[in-house]
Amino acid sequence: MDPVEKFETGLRAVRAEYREALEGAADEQSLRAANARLVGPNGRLTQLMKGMREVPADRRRELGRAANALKAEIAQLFEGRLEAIARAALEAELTGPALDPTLPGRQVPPGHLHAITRVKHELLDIFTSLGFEVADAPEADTHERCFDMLAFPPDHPATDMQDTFFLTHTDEGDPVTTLLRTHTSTVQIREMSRRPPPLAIVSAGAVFRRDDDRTHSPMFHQLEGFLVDEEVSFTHLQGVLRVFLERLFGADIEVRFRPSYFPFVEPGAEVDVRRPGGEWMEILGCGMIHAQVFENVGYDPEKVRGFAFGLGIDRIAMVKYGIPNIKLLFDNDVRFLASF
Ligand code: FA5
Repeated sequence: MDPVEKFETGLRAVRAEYREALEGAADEQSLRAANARLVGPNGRLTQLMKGMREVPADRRRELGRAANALKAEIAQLFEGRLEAIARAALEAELTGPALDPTLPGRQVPPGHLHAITRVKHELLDIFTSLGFEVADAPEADTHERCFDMLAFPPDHPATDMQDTFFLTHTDEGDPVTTLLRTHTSTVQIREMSRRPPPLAIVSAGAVFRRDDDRTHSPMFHQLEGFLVDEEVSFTHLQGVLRVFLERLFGADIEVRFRPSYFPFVEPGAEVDVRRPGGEWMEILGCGMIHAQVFENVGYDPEKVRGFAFGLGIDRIAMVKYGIPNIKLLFDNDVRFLASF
């Protein structure tokens, strides 16, 4: 077809149809789509104008003008329709059915504290009622306070890279190397170093180790307790722990002390508990504070005695709520967490 004729036919067709296309669009989305089919990058008029090159030079000006005039008409109608649609939508909203305030609202389920936090508060309450004071301490601490001052020998396996998340990379045994504390016993060093006996302190928080199985998590929680005075015996330790465990679990909890070794106590023990018919669960380590530790913090080991214990808060939550796998506590599945 002759390019001029082709152009004129195309222009006539667009002119004949654009009004209906734009006026027929009932909402903004279809209006924009109809507009794009006319003057968008692949629109009919746009395509037509691209063919202008083939029109002989003497007709180009005239036809170009006609095409531009049509484009302006389309733009004007489009803007007008856009405004009309917006106005109609607003009108419909204002005159439509009123908001019904009697419909029930959307329920926002109330949350509650995590099982670990609840158990932690419960433990702190019991110990404060027994006269212990609560201390706070950081989760990152030095090699010195986590191991050396607690009388770990330099090559003790617990200080190994295997067990510990180090934060700085100096020599492994360097006392000022910082790490995520592997236990809350750091609080013994912190508190005894800054004040004289007598003292009775508890402190709870997160600790970190390279551990990972059904009863071991790499991040877990401990509560440290220690009491230092002139006359303190292992019997005091046992008495405090028994009172504590019976208040926590009820009088029918079975408690078992097993001799154990920790470098910072002598003698040392571990305690397991069992609900009648249930399985034994190791929940804490304890013992009489070692003379070497007293020396390290500047106490006279001839004059003071003390006991200390470190208990696993997550393990206590497991026994208390019958949780079979420690991971469940940290998976953050609301269906599980909401059941306590
Ligand atoms: C200690 O951490 C000693 N600091 C406890 C202590 C304090 C002893 C004061 C003497 C005097 P142990 O590594 O056994 O000990 O950990 C204590 C308790 O933390 C364990 O009995 C257990 O209940 C809990 N526990 C240990 N490792 C994990 C773990 N990976 N995940 C969850 N709980 C753990």
